[in-house]
Amino acid sequence: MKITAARVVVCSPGRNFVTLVIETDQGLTGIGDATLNGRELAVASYLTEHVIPTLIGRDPQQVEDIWQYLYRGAYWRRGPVTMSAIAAVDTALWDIKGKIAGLPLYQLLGGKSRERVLVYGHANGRGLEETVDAVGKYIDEGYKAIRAQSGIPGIDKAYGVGRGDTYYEPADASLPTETVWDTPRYLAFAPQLFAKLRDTYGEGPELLHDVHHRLTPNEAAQLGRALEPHRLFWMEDATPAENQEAFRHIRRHTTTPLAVGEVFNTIWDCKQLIEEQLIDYIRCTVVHAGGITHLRRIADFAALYQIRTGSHGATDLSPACMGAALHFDTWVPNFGIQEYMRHSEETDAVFPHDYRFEDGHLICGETPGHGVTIDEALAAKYPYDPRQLPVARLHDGTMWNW
Ligand code: GCO
Ligand code: MG
Repeated sequence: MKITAARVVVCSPGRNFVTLVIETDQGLTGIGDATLNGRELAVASYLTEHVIPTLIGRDPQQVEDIWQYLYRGAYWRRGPVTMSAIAAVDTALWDIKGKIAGLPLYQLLGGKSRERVLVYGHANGRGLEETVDAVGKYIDEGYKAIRAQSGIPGIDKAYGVGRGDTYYEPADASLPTETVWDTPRYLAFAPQLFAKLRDTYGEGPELLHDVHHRLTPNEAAQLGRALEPHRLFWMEDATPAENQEAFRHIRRHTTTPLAVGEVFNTIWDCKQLIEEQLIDYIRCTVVHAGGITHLRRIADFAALYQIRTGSHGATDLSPACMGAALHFDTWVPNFGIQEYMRHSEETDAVFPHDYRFEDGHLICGETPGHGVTIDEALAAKYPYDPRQLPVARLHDGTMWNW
């Protein structure tokens, strides 16, 4: 079998997505997500200019060798652009392998470890009361786990607060929106929000929270401690993780579970975090961490240390990523939870898929491959719409971590 053609489809059915389509001489086609929010065309160009020409004529069944070729062979290793491009190829090749075998992807990985995948939704509101109500709506819809993000008095455009209570999309303008960050206000507010949520909804729902890289290690330790009475499922991205050692300090001071990894590209970004058991959940995902082939390596390594998976699943990860992720989650023995921000109806129409939501869980389908396709004619009706992620500054103008 040979790869005869490959192309990149960039479309914007409500938000931007980059998709790689690989064709073979046997008529089988596979797709992979290559979306990197706010940097879409960099990955599209990396694929079109540098990767696709090397794929033509190769045997699509050689998934591992092609991964190694694109990783080792590029000389310039790692980084979000390279690893998203490799992920797209890898995902499309696993999709094709499933179609060749006539099996859903989870079967190729080793079969089901569970019947369904626990997901968490992203509840948000402009202030405390609105956020508490938004969490209630998710509970009414059957969610067992909900991440709560709220607007904070005195902070203009806090992370995670959307337009409307279900969809959340931070990439909102062609040039980055300026937001303002205020750590003392946030540290005073966040424990009040979770106290109110426990007071209102009791011990039942799992509650999560994303700090979005805003704190120093010591501030993160303080917040983790303050949240302990409210029993969080996890506190996410408490401090930037370029310096993995920073998590030693947080870990020493709080038992609130820690989750990190949505911006990681390879196992090297989390090696120390995992080896030293500094986190509880690893959040790397298919599209940004080199596809199924590499994510499997990270998860197996994490399993040695009883660290579980909790893959990123924001709306900027396309249904093709979500489909592959759900097969991965169905197989991976050390599964924890899967993030699930629902896509818009336009997006769902461009990417027909066979996964479904039921009772707070997602269930992957039985279609051979990962079960997601792209309607290219429909995609062509939604041209690229340049959008970037916001930036954050402190009140005095200092650049901060968004
Ligand atoms: C999450 C994330 C997202 C990111 C977004 C960036 O946990 O869902 O933090 O909201 O900000 O994916 O493109
Ligand atoms: Mg996050």
